[in-house]
Amino acid sequence: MAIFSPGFRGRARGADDRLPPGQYLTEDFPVLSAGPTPRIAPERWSFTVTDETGAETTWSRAEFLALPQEQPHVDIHCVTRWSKLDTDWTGVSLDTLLGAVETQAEYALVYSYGGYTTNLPLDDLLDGKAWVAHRYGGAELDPEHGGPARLLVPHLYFWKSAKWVRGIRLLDRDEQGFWEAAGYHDYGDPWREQRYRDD
Ligand SMILES: Nc1nc2c(c(=O)[nH]1)N[C@H]1C(S)=C(S)[C@@H](COP(=O)(O)O)O[C@H]1N2
Ligand SMILES: [Mo]
Repeated sequence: MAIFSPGFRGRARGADDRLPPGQYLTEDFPVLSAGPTPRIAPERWSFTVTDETGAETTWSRAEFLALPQEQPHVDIHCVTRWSKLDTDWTGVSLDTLLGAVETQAEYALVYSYGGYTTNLPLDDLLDGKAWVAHRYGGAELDPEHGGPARLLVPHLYFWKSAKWVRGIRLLDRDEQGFWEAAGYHDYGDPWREQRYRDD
């Protein structure tokens, strides 16, 4: 049982409470990429949702920018043990993008320009938990960090936040992505330290 000091209720939630087990805080923004940075001209970027029947919905960059924009302020946690607090992004909620799509699917496979993939339950993309982000810290997202646009799913380890995101396939059955097939955890909850397959 926790022991509370008299001042506890009035205190803001400290950085320690925001750091998942086994993580350390970093102030800079490391770049982690499994391959070279694909260079995608923003005007050639598009985003496609493919449902379980194969039907596609595609947004051009201009159509995507005309959708309602949100400004998530979130903490991010990489499986290599760095965490970064209070990051600021601009992007479109997956609720907005998937709201246009009728589906019975329970799984999603996210895919990127350059070939990277990552999987997650569809529910983890909904209810304000995920965005396709195109700005970071008040500027266009750097190519090294996934520009023109990346997935942002801050409640899971950051390998789920696919850089250079190109689309999402909605699936009836779970299909592993790049790191998941290489032995990383299928779900990747940093608060439960789900780093590798059997964690
Ligand atoms: N397309 C793509 N997305 C990716 C990766 C990658 O190699 N390719 N690496 C993942 C991993 S392991 C992490 S920790 C974050 C790193 O994002 P950053 O380079 O912006 O810090 O991107 C994730 N998304
Ligand atoms: Mo990572």
